[in-house]
Amino acid sequence: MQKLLETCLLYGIVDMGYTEPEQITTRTHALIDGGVRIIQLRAKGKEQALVKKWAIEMQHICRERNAIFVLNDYPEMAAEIKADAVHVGQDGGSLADVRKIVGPGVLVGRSTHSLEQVKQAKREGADYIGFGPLFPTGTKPGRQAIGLQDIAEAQKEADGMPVFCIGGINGTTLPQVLQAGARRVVIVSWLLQQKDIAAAASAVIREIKQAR
Ligand code: TZP
Repeated sequence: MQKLLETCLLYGIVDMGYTEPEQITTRTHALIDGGVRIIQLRAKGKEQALVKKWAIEMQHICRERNAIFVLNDYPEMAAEIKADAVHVGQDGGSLADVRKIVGPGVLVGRSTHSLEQVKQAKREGADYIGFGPLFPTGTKPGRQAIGLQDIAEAQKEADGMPVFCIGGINGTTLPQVLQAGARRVVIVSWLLQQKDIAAAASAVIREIKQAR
């Protein structure tokens, strides 16, 4: 999984704030069709029994199609359903504690919002980080945007640990993000709102490759 993670340039999220339950399967397939190889289920405020059902659905698809399935927020559930990875926020406890819960072989990702948090995630041995929100975003309302100026430094501090820039990235802002040095991105709402998710994902991946 670590090897596959290193190849991932675009990270997709099936966010249940933008997705109806009956769209989970088609959207997961569409992201994979478009070349996305790491996909998270983000289901803030949803009933845990439903989250588990959706996670199992996505994990099956990802397993069949050689993509990394990431569960947001629930390490115990991630262990139970044998998710490939779990993603935790700054309030998700120490990564050592998360690893104790999920066991070896499960990737652990952490959200970071500053260079200090990047350094801390590196010290704690995160497998990858999200870095943002670069721009204000309705997907994380009320969260202060951090801008583009620290992207290059964050990647330097990460020293090989994959850094996925996140927050307000879309077809219009992507060029600036890449210009600022980003090597990998997460796109949530913009991608999910495209008519042809697979085509949009594949165009984004092409653009990132051209900038690298
Ligand atoms: N963490 C930082 S910003 C963000 C998360 C989960 C949301 C990004 O969503 P969008 O819709 O791509 O701005």
